[in-house]
Amino acid sequence: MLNNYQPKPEHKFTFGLWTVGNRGADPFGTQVREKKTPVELVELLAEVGAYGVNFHDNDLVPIDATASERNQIVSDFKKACSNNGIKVPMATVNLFYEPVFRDGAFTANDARVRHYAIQKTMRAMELGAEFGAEIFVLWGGREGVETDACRRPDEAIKRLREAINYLCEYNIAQNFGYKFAMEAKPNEPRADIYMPTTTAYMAFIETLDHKEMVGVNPEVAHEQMPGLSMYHAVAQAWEAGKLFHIDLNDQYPGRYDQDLRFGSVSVKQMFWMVKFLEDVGYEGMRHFDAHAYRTEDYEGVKDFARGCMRTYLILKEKGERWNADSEIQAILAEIEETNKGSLGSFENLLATEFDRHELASKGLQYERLDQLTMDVIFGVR
Ligand code: GLT
Ligand code: MN
Ligand code: MN
Repeated sequence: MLNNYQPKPEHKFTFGLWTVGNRGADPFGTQVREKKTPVELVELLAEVGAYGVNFHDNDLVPIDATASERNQIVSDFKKACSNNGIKVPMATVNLFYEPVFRDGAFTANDARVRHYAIQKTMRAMELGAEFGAEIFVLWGGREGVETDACRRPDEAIKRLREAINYLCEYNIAQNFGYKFAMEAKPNEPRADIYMPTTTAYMAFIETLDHKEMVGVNPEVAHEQMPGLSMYHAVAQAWEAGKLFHIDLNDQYPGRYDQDLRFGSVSVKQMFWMVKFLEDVGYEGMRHFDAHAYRTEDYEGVKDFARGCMRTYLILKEKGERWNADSEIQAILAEIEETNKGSLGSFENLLATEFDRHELASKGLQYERLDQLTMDVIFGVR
């Protein structure tokens, strides 16, 4: 059957304004693409077939905008979204760009900076709610250190908890109905960021007053920078009922945050991850938090955005193929054959005779299984 991998609304593909709006600046060079307005970016997203757009407060409303400017921007953007059939499923807050956050936002040593960060977040929540956003992402990019001389990490964690508890209360008081999705990253822009991995956040969330309101937003690049498995992080979050959102992109391990086009590096990992999301019936957004190469103009940005979605749909189809493959299924059935019985009582278990040599005597066929997987991914099965 011919599949043209066309994105459809039911695929829930979203992009941040900061992703397709990324102008190619890096620490060593300036912008290479002209600035596009939020309205133009929504038009671009509609053209490539996205379902939705997400934004930080200041991607949409400049930080120094007056109240009337804000209202004008909001009303223009609302019109653009509705004219182009684009939804706003998620909103977030920029707590990393301004110099005021140089020592962190929720974890800064100066209490006024912490309070300002919380106030800025409350306003960003209001802004997102005006667009019907249901997920609020918190990425604590500046919540970290270059020198641990400045504060103890456990003190920072207490401050982070105080901030999130307060914001949950505000969410309840205003009846916004948000779910918060915490996004981890090990480093960059800080030398060390306090919540380095998705699973670190999952432990932290359990200590919150309203833990049911808070989950995670794992990002491929952020898990893979330190060489971890994004797929495993996603699966653990899912199993705990905490996979509220996901940031899809790609990354070579051990490097700076590359935010590459989804699936352009770690094809096999992303195959397992997409297959997992589809198999378990993840219903959240498939958000691409990536940007086009610095070599590109806006046609290239569209190629980039289309490529993210196309690769996702190709991997989804490969997953279906893997599930339907009779040779693969036969091996899986054999594996499952050994997965019988339960632990039973202590007495029972202690009385059972195990022949450890016999248990280790038969090959498990994982080589064959993996090569069949590779054949599926390569498209020769
Ligand atoms: C920033 C970061 C991303 C986060 C965004 C949300 S902002 O671009 O690199 O990983 O998801 O704050
Ligand atoms: Mn991200
Ligand atoms: Mn990133």
